[in-house]
Amino acid sequence: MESLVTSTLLILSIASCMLWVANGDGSVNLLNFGAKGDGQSDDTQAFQEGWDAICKSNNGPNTLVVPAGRTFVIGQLWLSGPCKSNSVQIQILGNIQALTKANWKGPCSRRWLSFRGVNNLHINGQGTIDGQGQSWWENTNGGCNAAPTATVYERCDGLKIDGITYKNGPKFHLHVVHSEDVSISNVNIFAPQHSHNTDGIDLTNARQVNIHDCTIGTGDDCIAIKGGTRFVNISNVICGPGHGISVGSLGEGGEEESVNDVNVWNCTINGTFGGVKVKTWPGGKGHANAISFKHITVINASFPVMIDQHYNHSSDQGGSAVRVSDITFSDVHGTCSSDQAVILDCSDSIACSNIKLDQINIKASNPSRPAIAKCNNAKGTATDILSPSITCLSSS
Ligand SMILES: *[C@@H]1O[C@H](CO)[C@@H](O)[C@H](O)[C@H]1NC(C)=O
Ligand SMILES: *[C@@H]1O[C@H](CO)[C@@H](O)[C@H](O)[C@H]1NC(C)=O
Ligand SMILES: *[C@@H]1O[C@H](CO)[C@@H](O)[C@H](O)[C@H]1NC(C)=O
Ligand SMILES: *[C@@H]1O[C@H](CO)[C@@H](O)[C@H](O)[C@H]1NC(C)=O
Ligand SMILES: CC(=O)N[C@H]1CO[C@H](CO)[C@@H](O)[C@@H]1O
Repeated sequence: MESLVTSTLLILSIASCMLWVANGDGSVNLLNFGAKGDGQSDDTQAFQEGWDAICKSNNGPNTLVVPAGRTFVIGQLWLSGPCKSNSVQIQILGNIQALTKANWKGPCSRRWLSFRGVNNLHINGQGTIDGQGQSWWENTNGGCNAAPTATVYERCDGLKIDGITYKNGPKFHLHVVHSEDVSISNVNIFAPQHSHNTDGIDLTNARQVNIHDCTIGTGDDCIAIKGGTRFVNISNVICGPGHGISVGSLGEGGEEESVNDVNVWNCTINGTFGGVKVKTWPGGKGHANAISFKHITVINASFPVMIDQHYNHSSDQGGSAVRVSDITFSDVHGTCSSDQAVILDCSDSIACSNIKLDQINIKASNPSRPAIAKCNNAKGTATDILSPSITCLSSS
């Protein structure tokens, strides 16, 4: 057995023209693959080899350590499974930094680090993943020049991300696609308020997701829950600046997209454009159903409680709409920077139904413009309301 492991390692070592050995704990160090970690050299190849060592070798190591105190500059990478081991781990203690836009050479792709088809991928440690977004934000061209998403996790069932700091993504920071049983905890995500389209966490077609104890401040949504996503818990998240925590947008370009069974609780939303919201494009199909926001503190958020079924439009388009129902806003309290504390702007063709507002107490930051609520075609109930006065819901 011992000699089998040794010869496997030897073959791999020869294949990659360097010698490395796994530590007793089944880990390998990125430095063993020729990475410099000096913040200058391009360590892309070394990272790919480190990944292959943990993913492709039989009985090989299953943990890649990115050591502390160093900065590894890495270009575009596809890190694909399936892996030989039933779980692989990347322990990030140092910094991983993207190439700047000027040095970006990869083929046309909208992703920087793309994990695909890797089950039980665990990424943890106190390190940082820095997307060098500054070089992309000024330039908002489309096509091949469009800013890439910093990290994508696609078909990664059993994904666990813990402790990492993501910063300055060119576009979204962390996009989970088509994955089940996902946990994201103790993660920090930072990009400046003015950075364009830099969502913190995006979920598309994701199921059974638990996001907790994260601090997120970016130029766009802190968390966006998009089409095909269901069974999501989000708790103890501090969000701001940014655009708040959003379900949607759903139904762009007439698409059929649905989200259901989302619970958001004990979150603080500070200095954001938007707050907790559901947004859908007119003309779309599908549903947003069984969604609750509870125990939410808002601090000077512009529109703290919002259903926007006219996202990006001022009127309905051709009658169809994403059906919005069973949405609860309970114990949402604090201040808003506009006077519009509650906006429930539903489709003109399909009313929102069973909207429950309970224990709402949101005052305008500027007391000379008292907070108000506005509704359009919204059915439901308002109970225990302190501020603003909510009389615009119609009964179901
Ligand atoms: C979400 O929380 C509920 C209630 O605590 C729990 O039953 C459910 O399993 C959780 N789901 C996930 C995906 O964490
Ligand atoms: C609520 O979230 C904050 C962090 O945002 C945390 O410190 C606190 O312990 C949480 N409260 C509960 C009851 O989980
Ligand atoms: C809200 O954000 C502002 C500006 O970043 C900050 O100064 C303040 O401490 C935050 N408030 C809370 C309660 O976190
Ligand atoms: C509240 O937000 C508004 C607009 O976003 C900003 O101009 C104002 O300075 C903020 N007030 C506080 C107290 O942070
Ligand atoms: C009315 C409106 O807000 N239209 C905007 C829709 O989105 C496109 C691009 O995302 C903008 O260019 C439009 O101004």
